[in-house]
Amino acid sequence: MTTTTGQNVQFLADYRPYPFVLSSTRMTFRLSATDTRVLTALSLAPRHPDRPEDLVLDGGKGVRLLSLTIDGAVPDPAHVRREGETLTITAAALPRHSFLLETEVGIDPSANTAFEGLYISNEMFCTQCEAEGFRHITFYPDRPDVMATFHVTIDSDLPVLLSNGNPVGQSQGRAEWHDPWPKPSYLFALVAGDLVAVSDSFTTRSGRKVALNVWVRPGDQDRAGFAMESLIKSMKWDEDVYGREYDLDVFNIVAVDDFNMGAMENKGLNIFNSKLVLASPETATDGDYERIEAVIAHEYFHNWTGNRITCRDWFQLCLKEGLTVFRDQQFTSDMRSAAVKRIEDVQALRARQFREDQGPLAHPPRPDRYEEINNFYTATVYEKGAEVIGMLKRLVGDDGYRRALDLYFNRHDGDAATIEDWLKVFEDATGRDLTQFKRWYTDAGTPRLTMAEDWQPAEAGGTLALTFTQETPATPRQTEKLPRVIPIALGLIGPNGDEVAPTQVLEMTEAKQSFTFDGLGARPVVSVLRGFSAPVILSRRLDDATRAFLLAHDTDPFARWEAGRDLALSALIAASQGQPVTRDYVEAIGRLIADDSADPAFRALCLSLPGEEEIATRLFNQGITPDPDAIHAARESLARDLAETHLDLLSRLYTAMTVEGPYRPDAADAARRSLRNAVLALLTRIDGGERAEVLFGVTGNMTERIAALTALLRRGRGQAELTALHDLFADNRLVMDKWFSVQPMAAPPAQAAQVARSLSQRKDFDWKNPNRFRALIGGLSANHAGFHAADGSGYDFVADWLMRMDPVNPQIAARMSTAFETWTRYDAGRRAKALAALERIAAVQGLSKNTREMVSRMIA
Ligand code: 0A1
Ligand code: ZN
Repeated sequence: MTTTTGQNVQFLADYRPYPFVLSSTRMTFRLSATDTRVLTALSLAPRHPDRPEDLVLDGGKGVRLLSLTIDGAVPDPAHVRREGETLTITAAALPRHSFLLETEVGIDPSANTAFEGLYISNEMFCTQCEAEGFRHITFYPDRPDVMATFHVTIDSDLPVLLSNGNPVGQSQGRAEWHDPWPKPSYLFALVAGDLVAVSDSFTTRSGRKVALNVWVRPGDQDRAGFAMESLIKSMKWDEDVYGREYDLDVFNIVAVDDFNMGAMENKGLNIFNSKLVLASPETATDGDYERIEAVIAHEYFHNWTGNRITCRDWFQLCLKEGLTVFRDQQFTSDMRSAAVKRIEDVQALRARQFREDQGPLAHPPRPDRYEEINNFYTATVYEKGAEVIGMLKRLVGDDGYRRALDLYFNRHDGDAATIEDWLKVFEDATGRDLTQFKRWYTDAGTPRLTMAEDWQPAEAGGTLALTFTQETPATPRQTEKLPRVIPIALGLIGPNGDEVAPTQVLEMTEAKQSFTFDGLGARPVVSVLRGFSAPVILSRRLDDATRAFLLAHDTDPFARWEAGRDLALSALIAASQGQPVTRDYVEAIGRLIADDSADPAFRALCLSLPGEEEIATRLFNQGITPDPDAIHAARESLARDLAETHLDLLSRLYTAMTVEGPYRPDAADAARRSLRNAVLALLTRIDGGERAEVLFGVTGNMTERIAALTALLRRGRGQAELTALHDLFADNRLVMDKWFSVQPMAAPPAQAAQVARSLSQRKDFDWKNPNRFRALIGGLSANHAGFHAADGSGYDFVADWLMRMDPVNPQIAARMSTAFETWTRYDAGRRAKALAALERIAAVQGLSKNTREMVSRMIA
């Protein structure tokens, strides 16, 4: 069965400027949990007074219109029409010159379980307006190209009342805020509650003193210091690296417990999921700290890339998101290890974006159609959007990139811009024609790049010809794919391990293209796609011995890690197919981990085996149907082999990597813990869990606790530790989220769905909280062989919960439905069960537009 998608498709090609100019927005909020009143005054003027048009405002079903006036007068009701999610005032009722439209509406924040618009989280009022949440607050032209200054008054007895911009008045029960920077409605925010701040200040390089606050619930202050440090570093970095200064007198961050996404860049008032603000050594892992630093930076960087320059329409989402991710990745590289960050980013890209790009949900970084924009906050828009900018930078060089960005900020400050505007600044700043490059924005799918080598020895010196071919498989609605510009960074390594040609960037523009290197004394080994210079799937013929050689000698850390990865995957694929496995990987890893001159974080990355999903993807890309159980078994046996072969070395490393002294979340200590934990995961396979139990008992930090617990759970142990963790942290929501997620994730696959099911029956499975829901459902989906259990138990469990969540919070249901996005890769039995689960969801009466669009695309 296929379900037809709704008629509500939006097309990029249909863009029209809004027919009215909005210059200022004044609002008053009289806050009440069940009946908040919102008074809105819009200063409007027709864009073309000689061509009168109706005024169409967006407004959700929950917005009750109580009064409406135009220049103080009530219009004839025949001219005011409410249909679906819009309010229309016919042209005949509107002045031909500027006018004031005033409305009063009533909304019920307490009934808002979808967390879009104004809602209540833990007795605190807060908002989420991106992408189209503002229309659940008042009637408004809720689109990013309509920008206005905002003046906001909040009436409430709650002690802390915040909105965008600068505070302009505070009195008992009232606060007034003025935001002088014109902004679209999606950047609006309001917070009211009993909050306390960790405060500091930052003086910009031109001397503006900015008051900084991180607002949290009373009692959480001691976990907000790291967020503040990260904010200060971000502000400094954006000045130093991009020349961007902050532009208001205050910058507020608020942590909320109920939040659909990670965080939100509202002008001057960033709202964060509390898991991306609150951290202490006892409750947060090294990974959490790194992510907090990155997301604080991401949201702060949006002040220029997103807020000062916003998007013309939602099709251009990657204009702000791709660029801001790229900037936060650069920031993390500068704060920590650039090599490690690049490897982590590529791993994440492959796990999330390649997966998306190879399945039914594939779409270009700039889509040209959507039904529900919230379904397009994807890895393709964010992470591939960032990769495309990385390629641009590589092609135009660092100086060209800087000139283009300066031009972008100068030319487009205050604009709602497009991808065309963005590419034009690069063309104008560098003189390059980017017509072909633009395909990266408009075309979906991951190109397959093949490299073939032809070596001609000669007396005076040999010649190496490299022939590349590129091909991009068809994706939904895009069958014909033209060749793209692919920057291929490569270097040549001589037989003795010395680099004979340093990194250079070949620019591939044709479907098939050769590049020749001559004057080579001996046949070199090619180190290709250094730094992962393009988001492609590379294939080349390479034996395990040459991979091991690259793992030992490559000067490019990414390519070096990649050689080890390929070696591991080759072993795992052979094992999962019941074929003989070479010793190259196990031996090469032994040499690498014994090398104390190598960065511990790098060694940890090399020592961690590819995940089961990654192995499945590799098999699928080779045209083989992945068998989740065989993959699980192969991975287990290789891990055991590694542990047995290198027992002494690993045991010594485990001791050597102990971190002494108080916990510090910096890169150096985190690197040692990551290597130690990777070693622990291997050793637990043969020591009966002894080390993990000891570590769990003695450590005071969450990084080691959760690593020890995970290692134990994977072996079917860890029950006492689970109880201990629960007893210690039952009151801490963020730790309890970890507790809920680690159990289905690390459970032996045959038990995973049952583990998830019994957790879902607990009273503290507060499933309407997005973090808790994601913890459990996402935890099971991350257990590859568990979610894809042959009996369909994983699919059924997840489908049941998506159906339950959908009417409560459609965004979360739709987002979590991506657990199914790879379902067509598997065998007929699994496919039938997954399809049945998806069809059950599709058949639900009144299913949200969000989930319907996702499910329809997956079963189309
Ligand atoms: N712009 C935010 C992401 C975001 C998007 C939608 C949200 O609610 C539906 C919330 C946040 C960012 O990139 O961080
Ligand atoms: Zn963003």
